[in-house]
Amino acid sequence: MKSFEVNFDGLVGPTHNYGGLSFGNVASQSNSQQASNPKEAALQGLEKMKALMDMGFVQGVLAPQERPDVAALRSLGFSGTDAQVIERAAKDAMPLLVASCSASSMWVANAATVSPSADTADGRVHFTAANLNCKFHRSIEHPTTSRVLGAMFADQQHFAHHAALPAVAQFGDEGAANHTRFCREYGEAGVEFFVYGRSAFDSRYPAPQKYPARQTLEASQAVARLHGLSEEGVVFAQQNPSVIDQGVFHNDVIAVGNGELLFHHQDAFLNTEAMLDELRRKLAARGAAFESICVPRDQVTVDDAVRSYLFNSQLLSRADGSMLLIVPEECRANPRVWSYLQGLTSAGGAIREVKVFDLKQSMQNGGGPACLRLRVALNETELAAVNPGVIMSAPLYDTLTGWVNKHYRDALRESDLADPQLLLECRTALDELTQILKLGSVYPFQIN
Ligand code: SUG
Repeated sequence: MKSFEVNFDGLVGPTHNYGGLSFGNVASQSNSQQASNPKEAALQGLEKMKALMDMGFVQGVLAPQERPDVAALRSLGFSGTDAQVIERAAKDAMPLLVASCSASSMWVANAATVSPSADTADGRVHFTAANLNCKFHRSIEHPTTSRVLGAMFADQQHFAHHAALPAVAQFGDEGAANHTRFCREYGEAGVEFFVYGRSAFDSRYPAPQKYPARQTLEASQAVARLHGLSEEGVVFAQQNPSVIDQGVFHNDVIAVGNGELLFHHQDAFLNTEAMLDELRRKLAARGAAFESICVPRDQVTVDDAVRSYLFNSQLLSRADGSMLLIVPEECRANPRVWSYLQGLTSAGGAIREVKVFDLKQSMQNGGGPACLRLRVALNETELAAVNPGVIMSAPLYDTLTGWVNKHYRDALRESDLADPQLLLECRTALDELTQILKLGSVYPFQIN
């Protein structure tokens, strides 16, 4: 049976703004308070989806969330009509209003961890929504994420959904941004690679000093258990705490993998050699020949990686077996990174081509090509069971660009977030979107 890796990209929501909300994420911190352009952000994302579809990849779309999140503000004690809740939050606690307006659900690599059916004990595709509890603005995503994923992957014969882990930092879980799956073919059993930043229950593990480690070992282990993964099918590795302190807030800022290949920075992990050996051994037992490409620090520094998002790229398998790397424009702007990439593609190894995309609106909040997509490996039968409304096609692309042009603003500043009209605009847009994507009722304003 044929199998595919389907990339579901997050559609940028109408409140995309630069709130400076993510301590430890250099871009989010340094672009705080700049005016954003939600329309451009959404169109840039759609352009990437269309380009991948045109190249022959199966591409899906994941809906944004209802923002401002009035229910979250109510839970913090703001009351009255929806407009009054927003007005009161703007007056008394602007940072909370900004957090409740974040369009951060666009970075769907953080929506969930997904294990393909070939890896799981019950032969279903498993999803665990990420609790994202390191940041308030992200911790409010998972209930809607679960409903949206449930509407996309509804068939219980093929898909199993788990609620987010307990909402405490000890089980901090950031989803697929810290999870990579290696395999020979997408439909064959593979090895799932979980990268954590610290242990919450064992003080012998080192931890970063300056910035938070968002993912714990115990959260990764819980996800592996929930998904029914076997000991031979998992590898857990610790991220180098010193790179977290340099702005690598997720593993997908310093490493990316696909098929039998791991592309990573020299400083990405602790105990790198032992970890690579374990991956090699476990993949060999699955008939796969693991390979790694290590980018040396004397060619590309950790700072270069953080600023260019070289590793926040999409590594895609082409029909001829070679791989394509989708990188953001910022990689071309960095001479060391660009020269490294030129050398890489001309060396005749697995990665043959680099394609550059302008994702500046998302990049300025620390979200590159890989942050914007959730990978779901599916066989033909499972793909046929996915809600067809969310699979990208030329007509859907046209409909969605028309929808963005109709509903989105082209400038958003902090002061605009207090405008009660923004809430109405978002709800009108999202109500129409659920009809376009055939999701049914998934938003709080539709179900309460
Ligand atoms: O969680 N930025 C996101 C970026 C997530 C990137 N995802 C991956 N690496 N997979 C975050 O830090 C910034 C929002 C703001 O400041 O307005 C933000 O949430």
